[in-house]
Amino acid sequence: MFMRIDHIGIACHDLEAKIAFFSETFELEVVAREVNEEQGVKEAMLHIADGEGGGSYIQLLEPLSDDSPVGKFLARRGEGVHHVAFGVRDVTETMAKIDAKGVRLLDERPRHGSLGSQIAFLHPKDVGGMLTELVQAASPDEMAKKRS
Ligand code: MC0
Repeated sequence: MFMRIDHIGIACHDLEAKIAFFSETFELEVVAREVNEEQGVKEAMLHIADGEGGGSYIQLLEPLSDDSPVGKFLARRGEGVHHVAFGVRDVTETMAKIDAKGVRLLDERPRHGSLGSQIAFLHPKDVGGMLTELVQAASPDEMAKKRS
């Protein structure tokens, strides 16, 4: 079902400061920056490697407001790992398979994610306390256009 870890999402208060830290300390390249109004975040993708069906990244997330998912997480837990995202071949098909196993989906249909992907979240309480994201990466051509 899972092809690779697509990204680790890290919640932070100051996106620019965290980009500087991660890119300088670990020599990671920022390949995309985006504001995702629907998810309430300003984010950056730092490339680690390429794998089956897409890449692997660190995703840095700054909330657009205190009452967004990442804003609430920061208030409750402070900065740190917010979610783990797995690459899947077909997000709609994977959602149906997981739903049939009784794990709660937080999205009824795929939503727009980083680098042109289609994404859906699973409830952390049903996945051992880990907010889990399914990612169907964009086609290689589409992703190349999104990477700066
Ligand atoms: C909350 N909980 C978490 C959690 N957030 N556990 C692990 N990891 C997290 N990130 C826990 C709470 O501590 C609480 O546990 C329980 O889940 C229920 O929380 P809640 O009171 O309902 O809290 P809410 O209202 O903050 O909702 C949590 C929920 C929400 C996960 C349902 O954040 C959500 O729908 N997230 C999915 C969308 C999202 O996160 N978007 C931002 C990333 P206790 O034990 O205290 O009851 S967007 C993104 O990443 C995109 C751009 C992309 O990847 O492309």
